[in-house]
Amino acid sequence: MPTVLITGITGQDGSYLAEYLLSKGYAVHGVVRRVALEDPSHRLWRLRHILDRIKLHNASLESYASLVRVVAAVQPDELYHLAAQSFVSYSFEDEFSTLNANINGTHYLLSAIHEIAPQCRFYFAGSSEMFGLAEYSPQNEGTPFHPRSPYGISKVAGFHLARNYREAYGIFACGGILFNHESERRGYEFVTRKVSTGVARIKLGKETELHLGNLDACRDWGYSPDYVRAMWLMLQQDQADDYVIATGETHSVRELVETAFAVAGLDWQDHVRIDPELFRPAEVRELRGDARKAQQRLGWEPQIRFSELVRRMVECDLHLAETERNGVS
Ligand code: NDP
Ligand code: GDR
Repeated sequence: MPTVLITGITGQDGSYLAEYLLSKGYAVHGVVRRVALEDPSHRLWRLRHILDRIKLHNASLESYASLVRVVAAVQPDELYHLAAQSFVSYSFEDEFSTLNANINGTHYLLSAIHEIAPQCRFYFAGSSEMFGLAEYSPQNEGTPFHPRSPYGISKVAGFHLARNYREAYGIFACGGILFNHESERRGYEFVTRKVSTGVARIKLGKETELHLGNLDACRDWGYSPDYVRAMWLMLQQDQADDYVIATGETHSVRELVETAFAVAGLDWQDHVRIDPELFRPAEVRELRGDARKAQQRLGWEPQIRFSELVRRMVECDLHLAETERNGVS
């Protein structure tokens, strides 16, 4: 039975990846913050249904010693490093902790593997935010990076660290350059989930307005379970390499809003208000990925595309809001 260690296991992707690897027969271990173990009902909500089948270890991304201890105890065959301060907007408010956690955490894990588990295969969670103000569209593995946020900068640094451990020390380290991917488990601060929960609350009469920032930004949105499958495929190849994972379609936030309100039979223009406070100091206007390398070498294709993704998220949040209302009444 192969053994896997996942950092960021409590997050959207971590929870789907843990499920996926359990279904493949892996012994699944996860790194969590101490507070998660103290407050499991709140912090481990995405893992509730599999908690009895995984083993959680407490460590901090800021502490090399704590990460070494976990890597030494687990001796993983594969390590998926997903933990990060992942909210782009927040990275402008707290540049220092974003850069510290995202860059040092990656460096510490790579160094720990190099020292005590050099055969372990390593996945780094890179991002389309590394392209930022991209020179051309669609973006592929050769597109130059021009990050537009502290978050994007931290991911460029992590990506280069992973590549350098591959080239300098022969570590099997892969960099996934993943475009936006969402799901019914998406964090509530990201625009897709903010919109799907907003639609549900408006439909049920709990609210009348939804405040948003830039509706003109365009993103390539896919479905998280499809994307964790790509992570696993990367680590099963003969050679470590870097891959873009994307649907190849781009849609504006305005289209997202229009589609989501329509699922609930509402007109978005009656409810959406623009709030200048929600605009970012530097914005990435448009992203669209070219995943042909992943298609050809990994045999990877996305199964769920934009309209289906939005429909699933809105229907999930309508169901949750109705359950909440019925529970209260
Ligand atoms: P989430 O925000 O849902 O999950 C982030 C995870 O990182 C959580 O488990 C969180 O733990 C953990 N974490 C955050 N900060 C720290 C810290 N300082 N110390 C320890 N753990 C920490 O992200 P996703 O699942 O959406 O994304 C997974 C990874 O992929 C991230 O690295 C993200 O940057 C990257 N990515 C995501 C994309 C997307 O569209 N979803 C696209 C491209 C890249 P806790 O629960 O304790 O907060
Ligand atoms: P992003 O996702 O920054 O692309 O990062 P997010 O959903 O936060 O923003 C997408 C776009 O929507 C615009 N927007 C708003 N965004 C939020 N959050 N809230 C709003 O009210 C709002 N109004 C408009 C944003 O300006 C932006 O253009 C996600 C994260 O998962 C990263 O970790 C990951 O690396 C990238 O995707 C790829």
